[in-house]
Amino acid sequence: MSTKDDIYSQPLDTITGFTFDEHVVNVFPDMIQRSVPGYSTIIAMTGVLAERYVQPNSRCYDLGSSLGASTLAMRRQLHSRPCKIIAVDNSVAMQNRCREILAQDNDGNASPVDVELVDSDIRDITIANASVVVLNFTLQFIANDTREALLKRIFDGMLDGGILILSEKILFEDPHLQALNTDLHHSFKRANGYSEMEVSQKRTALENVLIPETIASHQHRLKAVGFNNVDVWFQCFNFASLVAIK
Ligand code: GEK
Repeated sequence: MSTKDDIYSQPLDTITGFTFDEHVVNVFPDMIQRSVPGYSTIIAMTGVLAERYVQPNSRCYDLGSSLGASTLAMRRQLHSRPCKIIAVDNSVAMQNRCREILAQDNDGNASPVDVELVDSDIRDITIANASVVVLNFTLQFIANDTREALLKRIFDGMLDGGILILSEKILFEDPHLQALNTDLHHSFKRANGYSEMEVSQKRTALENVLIPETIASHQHRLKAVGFNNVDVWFQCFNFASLVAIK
């Protein structure tokens, strides 16, 4: 029952920085589906990866859980495995709606994996006994100079053999590829029904809010905090998903 995203469909006098408020919550599934190439694949594979890497009596963290898409993908794939999912987001509007969605998903599900919703900045929570950690399109909203400390805390809270799934909008060092992939992303959005004005106004709203980095920067940081195996398992234009194994 997602409403169509028309937040930037009318000309705005001033475009304020993008926030995850109630307006965004109401249109979020439609917005992310029409804006992020490969979103459905990344969410579905998050479940598949969680099923492979979950360890008995451990925790799976969904950091920046929004409406719980990754949490639900994991829960469905994990069936009745002995583990717990912790879904963290600091948008109260997102958390309230996520709670309703999870409750609906519970109906008819005989033994769902326990899900705890935590309303917090992901930099302030304790991460412990984690076999799976998901950062699907969240790190890009975290201040750049706090990213390494967050990833180090995630690494420290993970079990050996655990997996981090990191999905992000990415930058290209090569200016030609940067221009090409930006253009292809905008074409993808127009093909999904967004107008030129919507694309442009949204881009302005995300400036200084969503800060992408290159794949090389992500790989370098993941290795610096201690991950053994780091790989890009998915990329479509300027969106990519990495796995990092402890
Ligand atoms: C999905 N993973 O559907 N602490 C906690 N939450 C945060 C913070 C923070 N510091 N900063 C941002 N968020 C989801 C999509 S959306 C991505 C994730 C997007 C939350 C914010 O409230 C929002 O819900 C989420 O991170 C980012 O796969 O909209 O492009």
